[in-house]
Amino acid sequence: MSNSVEISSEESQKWNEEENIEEDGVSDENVNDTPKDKKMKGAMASLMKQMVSSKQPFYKMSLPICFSEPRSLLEKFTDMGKYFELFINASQQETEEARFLEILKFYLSSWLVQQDVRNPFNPVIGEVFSCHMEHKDGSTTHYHSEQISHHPPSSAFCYTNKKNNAIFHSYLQPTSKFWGNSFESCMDGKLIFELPKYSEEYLVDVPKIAVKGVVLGTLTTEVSGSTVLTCKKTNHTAEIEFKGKGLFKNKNFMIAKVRHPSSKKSLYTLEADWDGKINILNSKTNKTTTFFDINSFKTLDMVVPPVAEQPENFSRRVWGAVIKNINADNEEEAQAQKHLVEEAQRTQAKERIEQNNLDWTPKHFIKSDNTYIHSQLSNFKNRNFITSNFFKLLKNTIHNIRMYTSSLLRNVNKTVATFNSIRGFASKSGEIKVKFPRKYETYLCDGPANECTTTKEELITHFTDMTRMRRIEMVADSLYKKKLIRGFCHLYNGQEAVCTGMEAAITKNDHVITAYRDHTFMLARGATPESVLAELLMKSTGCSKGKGGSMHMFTHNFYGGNGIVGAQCPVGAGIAFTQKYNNTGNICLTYYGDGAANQGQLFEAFNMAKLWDLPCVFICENNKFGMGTSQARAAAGSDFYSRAHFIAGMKVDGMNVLAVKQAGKFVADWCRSGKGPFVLEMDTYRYVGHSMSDPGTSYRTRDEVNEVRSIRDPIEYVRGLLLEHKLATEDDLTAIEEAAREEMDKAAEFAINSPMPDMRELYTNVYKEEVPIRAVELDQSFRP
Ligand SMILES: Cc1ncc(C[n+]2csc(CCOP(=O)(O)OP(=O)(O)O)c2C)c(N)n1
Ligand SMILES: [Mg+2]
Repeated sequence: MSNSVEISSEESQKWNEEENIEEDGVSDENVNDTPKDKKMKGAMASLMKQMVSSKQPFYKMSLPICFSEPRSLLEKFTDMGKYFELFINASQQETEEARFLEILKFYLSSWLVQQDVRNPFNPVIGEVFSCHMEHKDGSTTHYHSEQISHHPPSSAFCYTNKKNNAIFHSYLQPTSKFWGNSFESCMDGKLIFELPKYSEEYLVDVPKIAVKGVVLGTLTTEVSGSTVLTCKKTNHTAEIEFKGKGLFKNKNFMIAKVRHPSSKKSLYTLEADWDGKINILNSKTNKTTTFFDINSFKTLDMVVPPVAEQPENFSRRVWGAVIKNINADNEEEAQAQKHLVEEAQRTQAKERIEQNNLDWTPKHFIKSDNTYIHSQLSNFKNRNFITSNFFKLLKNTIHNIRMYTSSLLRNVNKTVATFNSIRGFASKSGEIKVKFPRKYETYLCDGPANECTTTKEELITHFTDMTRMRRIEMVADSLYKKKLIRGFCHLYNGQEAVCTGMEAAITKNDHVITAYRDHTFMLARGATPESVLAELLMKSTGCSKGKGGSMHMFTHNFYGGNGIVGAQCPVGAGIAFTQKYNNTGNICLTYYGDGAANQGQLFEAFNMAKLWDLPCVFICENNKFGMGTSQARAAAGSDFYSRAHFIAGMKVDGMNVLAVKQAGKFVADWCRSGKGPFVLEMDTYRYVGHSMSDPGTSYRTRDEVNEVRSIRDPIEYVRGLLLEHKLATEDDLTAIEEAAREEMDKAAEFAINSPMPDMRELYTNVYKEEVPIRAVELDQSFRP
């Protein structure tokens, strides 16, 4: 469990009244208490008293040092690997069911042992811990872990055994709650067991651990909560329930049911209480046998690198003085040393903010969707085909193109081959052919092919452009939360492929107009991030001299930046009219949202654009929501691409930059050849809330957002192609991400340090020619 504990002072007041702590702070005596237990309870009771009298919330109080287990949480995670030998057994089983049962055994084994009642230290950001184990078969398992963030605390760890092709990893966010007489520790995140050789991935949660009797009664731990172990490939599941000590049981116990869709009844029932033995009932034979006996199993030693080889940020070095003093029973000194470590972390965090170093980048783990995976996993044999992304992508593809049967999921070789054919293959010339997972849907036209040829250069350019866009929005988000950006601010996260792919299909002489979600369009059109961020910060160096803000950005052949929903559509038609009138050969891309698609003025613009065959591409970015209203609740029909009746249209996978670009080329040619306007519907998704005041989770579930992120993320799609075809390495792509981060951080610094506009700017850019300000006497008016 972690040290961050939540409780309000009201809760504790109530608890204090109910439990009636004695004046000296020491409560009820329990005959079973060891002197150490008594000390812990006494310290806890004093803390509670102090908290009530000072009216401080509990989380602001530091837990007494006697509650600290002398090791960091990163080291404590090694408890989950103590029985790794079982995982190796799993990798050597021939049948799917046998592998599943062994993995279940490995998982359960970690919780069958009595847990320490004390808290490990909350690792400091950047802290690492590693070790290894030698196995009977001569193989080695390596364990690596790293603290990814401090607020909220989150840690990543990874066990790998190359010889047996076995991986166990996780990215966890621990939280603790205090319930008066007990602490409860929860870990958000999944434990992931991978057997790449079989393309199998197993997911499960961490049970809750409660330390009871922290003030009254006996100090014990309880494991509780229910979870399901799932193998996505074979569809085996185990519904597991951990039950703490009830009224009539004085032991933790666990019950699990193993199921498979091929059978209505459960295949096995497992039961254990905390004497370390698990029994298994086979439903077919109705026989119960011992599944696992912890007492007859020898765990392996974890070999920690010698002190001389431990880097400065290694857990045992970071916490060295604290550990030493706890072990020597020098509590006061231990507490003081712990305070020093925590204070150093706070100071560093402050410095990072001051230096505008907005995010922390882990050294050994890479962000992948919503999780962090160890950088070495990308080189792991056969692993390319096993990530959850792959299965989700595959499932999605099956659903959408209805080409594959469900048996595909059970046949690894076939699956790999299919995956290759979906994602493309490299030709000798270095070009790769990519088949699009989602087909174009067309209206009054044939549309382009559902595949394209691309190159390393093109993919790297798309990757770079989209990464820069994602990063500038992250920086905007952070600046907003620091109250440096005020007013409206709409972010584009998730939709990057639309703006990037379309820009790649046109020239800088063409024209673009959009709504208020416009920051990334500025980058696409060639504006500097400085001019965008400075505008967001209302600075004179901004693209609109700080007078427009988020919704009013302009650059060469880019007309904003429009806050009135749909208003840019007739203006876009007007810009296209100018092109036709002046015979420039250029076109205008007019973007709007699925919400704006129901606006009357759009249909007026459609009518005139077709009447005069204007070179206007109307692009509906269907991100599924208009503020908090889903497209399905706002639109009578969802066919935005065929809405213009007399104008040809096409629906495009807006998360696939290659499909967008190909569609963009097709429609640009269409418009330039004089065929008139075209309507594109981009099937895309907004990851963040509508604007900064919307958390974006009340009208859709987090799962929905996570699902899209993990299956269809536009940047991950390009990353996948580059890595799969060996056109780039993880390091190359990390370097691009680093460069984007640096560029945007520098731009933020520039914006922060820029001056505000001069007051006289209030009177400029209002009229084309300088005229007196209305309602003010000429001689009294302020003139620049
Ligand atoms: C004419 C008008 N009506 C209402 C609003 C308030 N409003 C701002 S954004 C928005 C939703 C538009 O959704 P959509 O067109 O799908 O664009 P998205 O935000 O999804 O990019 C609404 C209703 C407005 N700005 N203008
Ligand atoms: Mg929308």
